[in-house]
Amino acid sequence: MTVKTIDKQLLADVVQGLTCSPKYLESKYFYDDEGSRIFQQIMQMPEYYLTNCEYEIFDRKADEILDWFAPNKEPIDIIELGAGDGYKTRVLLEHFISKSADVRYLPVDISEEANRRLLSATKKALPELYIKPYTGDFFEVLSGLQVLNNRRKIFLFLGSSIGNFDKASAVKFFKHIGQFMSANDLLLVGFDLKKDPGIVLPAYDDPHGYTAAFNLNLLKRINRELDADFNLEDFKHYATYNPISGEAKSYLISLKAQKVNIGVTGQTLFFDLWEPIFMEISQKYDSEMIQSLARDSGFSVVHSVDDQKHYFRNSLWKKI
Ligand code: AVJ
Repeated sequence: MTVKTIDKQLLADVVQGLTCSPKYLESKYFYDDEGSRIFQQIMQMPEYYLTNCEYEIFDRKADEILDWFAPNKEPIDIIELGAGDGYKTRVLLEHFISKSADVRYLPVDISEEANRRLLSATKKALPELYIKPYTGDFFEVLSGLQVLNNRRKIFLFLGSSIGNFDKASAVKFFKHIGQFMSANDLLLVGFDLKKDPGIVLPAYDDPHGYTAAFNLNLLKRINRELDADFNLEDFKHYATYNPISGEAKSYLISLKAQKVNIGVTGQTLFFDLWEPIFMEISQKYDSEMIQSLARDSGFSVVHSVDDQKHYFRNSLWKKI
């Protein structure tokens, strides 16, 4: 007999979200092994423009960015939060190494598997680079990382991951990061910008069905980990983009009135016909929003750089 260990936090959050009105699930739970694989597929589809935009910025502006990070060729530690496969950051690092920068790379990710892949790919591409991956929760890792060295620390939070937070949570997140930074340290953040809604929406409502699969995979995860009985055919993915607020949101819509059992607790959840579960926000930003987010979080914007189409921005912050 196999005894499964129940993730108590997942259980509490799922029950909380699905007994609420309106119902919601937390997008941080998308990334189990299968979810991470589907996200890789999302990043490779042409409709998901974000990855290529940030890649283009790093490819074309690496010189400028190195000059921001180490204007006097000082030693730097690059601490990447949520490094994933590290594909985009590698362009930057390659460039830095070719300029003989004194750089160390400390990627942090929740996924052990992602870190293993990142380590071997980086060692292959850049054998001369010092790399030390850390697995775990950002803030736990950062607490443990507070070693006394005098290298300048550059924190990276890329890919518009911050877009998954509402404003208040984003401010809280950045304030927390700020607690680990000294006055001379820097934070580089990736922001997806407001743009033609006809470009934004297909990134979250793609014809290949990857985004739908990504959302439905969370129901699958709940079935597996909490012994629930969601029938995936009874829910459909629905995405919206509001060009005023810049909010892209995705939902799973119940296609019938139905009951779902959570096996591990014996609870029954009720869904009305057409009842939505709010799954994810992917916020799009303008300059004012970025400024105000930085200010409210205790930072000021020191530099920023866009891709050529102005779809995406990397914004460099220092503590006020
Ligand atoms: C990883 C949060 C940047 O919101 O664009 C992609 C996640 N969700 N497609 C995003 C996601 C659906 C992605 N981030």
